[in-house]
Amino acid sequence: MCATCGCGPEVAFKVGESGKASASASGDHAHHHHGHHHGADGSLDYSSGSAGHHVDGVSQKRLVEVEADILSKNNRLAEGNRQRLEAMAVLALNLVSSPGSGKTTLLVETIRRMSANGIAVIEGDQQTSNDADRIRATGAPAIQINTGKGCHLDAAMVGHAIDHLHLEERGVLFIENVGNLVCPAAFDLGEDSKVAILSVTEGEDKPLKYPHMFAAASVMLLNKVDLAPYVDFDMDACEANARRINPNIEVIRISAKSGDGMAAWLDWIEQRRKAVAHKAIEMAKARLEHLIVASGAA
Ligand SMILES: Nc1nc2c(ncn2[C@@H]2O[C@H](COP(=O)(O)OP(=O)(O)OP(=O)(O)O)[C@@H](O)[C@H]2O)c(=O)[nH]1
Ligand SMILES: [Mg+2]
Repeated sequence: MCATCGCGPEVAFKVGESGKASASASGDHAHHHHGHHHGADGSLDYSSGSAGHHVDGVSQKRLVEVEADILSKNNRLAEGNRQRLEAMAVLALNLVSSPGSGKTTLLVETIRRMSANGIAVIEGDQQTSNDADRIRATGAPAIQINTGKGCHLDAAMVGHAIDHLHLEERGVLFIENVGNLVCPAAFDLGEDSKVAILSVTEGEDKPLKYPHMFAAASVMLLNKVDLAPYVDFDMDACEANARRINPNIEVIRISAKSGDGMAAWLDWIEQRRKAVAHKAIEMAKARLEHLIVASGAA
C-alpha cells in the first residue's frame, strides 16, 4: 500500500528473456476518507492526518502501522541501493513529474548530448515498454518496469533492475519514475537527487498544490519553454512558488524541443557526477586507512 494514496502495489518483479523487466501489482485503492477537517470556507482538509484513509475491516491505527512498515522497509532497501551506487560512483537521478511533462523526451535529448558511455536507464510506467524502446534507440541500455496498478517505483524494484543493468563505474543511472506528482515523492529509491520536471502547460501553481514533490527535489526543470509564448504561464511566479516550498531548489528553464537550457542541465549533471566521484574516492581512502591501521601496517 502506498502511504499517500492507498494504492496497493503488491508488486511482483519479473525480468523477461528480452532483458525487459516487468512487475505486476495487486491490491486495491481505498479512498473512503474519514478523519478530515471542515474548513471555514466549506473545504475538507485531510492533510493533517496520517494518510487519512480507511479500509473496511482494518483499523486506522493498523493501517498507519502497515504504511510505516512499508516506508521503513523501502528506506532500508533504498539505503542498500545508495551504498551500491555510491561505491561505484554512479550518479543516480530520479526523474519525477506528472504524465507528459517531457521526462522521456528530455532523457533522449540528454543522452544524445552526453556520450552514451556509462549511461543506463530504468523506465517506470504502469503499462507498455514505449519509453524504454525510445531510450534504447539512443544506444543506451534501458530496463522497463511495469508497475500495473502501482503509481510509483519503489526501492526493491530499482534494486532488482540494478542487478540486471551493467552499470559502469562513474556512470549515470537515470530513473524515470511513473508519471505522478504525488506518490513518487514518498519513496526513496537510493538516488542521489530527485529531478522534478514541470512543463509550462501545467500551470505555475503546481509546486504549491503538490508541495511534497518539490520539497523532495534538488532541481526543477521547467520544460517546454518553447511553448511559453502560447500559454498563460508566469515562469517567474512558478520559480517563486517552487522556492516557497523549497528555498534550495535549483531551477533550469529548458526545452527538450528547441534545446534551450540543455547546456545548463548538462552542467548540473556534470557537477553532481564530480561530487559523487569525489565522495566515492573519499570513502575508498577512509576504508583503506582503516585497513592499514587494522593490519598494523601503518
Ligand atoms: N513543445 C514541446 N513539446 C515537448 C517538449 N518536451 C516534450 N514534449 C512533448 O510532450 C509530450 C510528452 O512527452 P514525453 O517525453 O512522453 O513525456 P513523459 O513525461 O515521459 O510522459 P509519461 O512517461 O507518460 O509520464 C510529447 O508529445 C513530447 O513531444 C518540449 O520541450 N517542447
Ligand atoms: Mg515517459
